[in-house]
Amino acid sequence: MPVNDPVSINQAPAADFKIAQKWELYTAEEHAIWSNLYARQMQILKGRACDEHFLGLELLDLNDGGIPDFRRINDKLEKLTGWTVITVPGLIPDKEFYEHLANRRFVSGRFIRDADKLDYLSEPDIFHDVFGHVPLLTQPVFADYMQAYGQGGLRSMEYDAIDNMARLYWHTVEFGLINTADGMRAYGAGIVSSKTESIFCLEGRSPNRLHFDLERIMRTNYRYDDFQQNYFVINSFEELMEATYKDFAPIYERLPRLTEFQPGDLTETDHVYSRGTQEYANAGGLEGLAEAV
Ligand code: HBI
Ligand code: FE
Repeated sequence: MPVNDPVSINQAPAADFKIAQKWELYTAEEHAIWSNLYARQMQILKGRACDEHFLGLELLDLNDGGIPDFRRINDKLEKLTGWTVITVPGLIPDKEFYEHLANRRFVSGRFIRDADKLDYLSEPDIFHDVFGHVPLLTQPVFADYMQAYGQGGLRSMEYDAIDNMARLYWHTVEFGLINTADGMRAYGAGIVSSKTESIFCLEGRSPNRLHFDLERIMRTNYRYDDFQQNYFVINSFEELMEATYKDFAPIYERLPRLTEFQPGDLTETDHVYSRGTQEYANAGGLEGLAEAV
């Protein structure tokens, strides 16, 4: 069968949506897209991503160019924190997603974005998942948080609180910021894998930057197709872990009676680091920019 024959790549996933990575089937073009994205992000993230992100890239030897072979990543990652990375066809249902996290399996898309669409993704590709999410899984406390998140997610399904858990994931794992001795830094995968949002989230005048508050976050809707209007900041991954390492049932029971907050909202109990102008969102965000050009 020819190497790049699509049939040999597209496989029927197992019940847990797992497919083989088939690393040897990636083309030179696909490896070049990874290396291009990697080199570009490493320039932009200097002074913007937290140290743990760079440390994770080093520990997993992800700087050796080209799309990484999960067999090599997993040899190292499993020894460090018990996590492994598996390949799935794309977004998978919440239940299976939570079950994988609860068992220290991080799910990654197999595909990589097209060379002519480096800056906008409709769903997570292997660069977002592996360059964005996987390095922090080498950090024991964050690795524990991600497993506790998966367990909390499974529990949330008994209380119809999946949306609240998706918000927690979004405002921490995807778009979280962290205070460090050198200043505020990004740790969220959606930020560190993005050329533009890694600058916007820290230096943009438009967004608010607020301190992390678990219940407030669970009540806060988010933008999934544009920059965030609120970024939430933690002081440490221990803070995130402590907030999550408890039984969420009482919170799940009280949330339906509480008002939801919209992107960009501020509340009287928010600890505000910087209040944004929301000029980017008010100008229509990405659509607004497209029209302005
Ligand atoms: N599936 N492959 C994949 N990747 C995700 O990030 C993902 C998912 N399914 C559900 C999901 N994320 C979100 O609902 C999380 O907030 C739970
Ligand atoms: Fe993600």
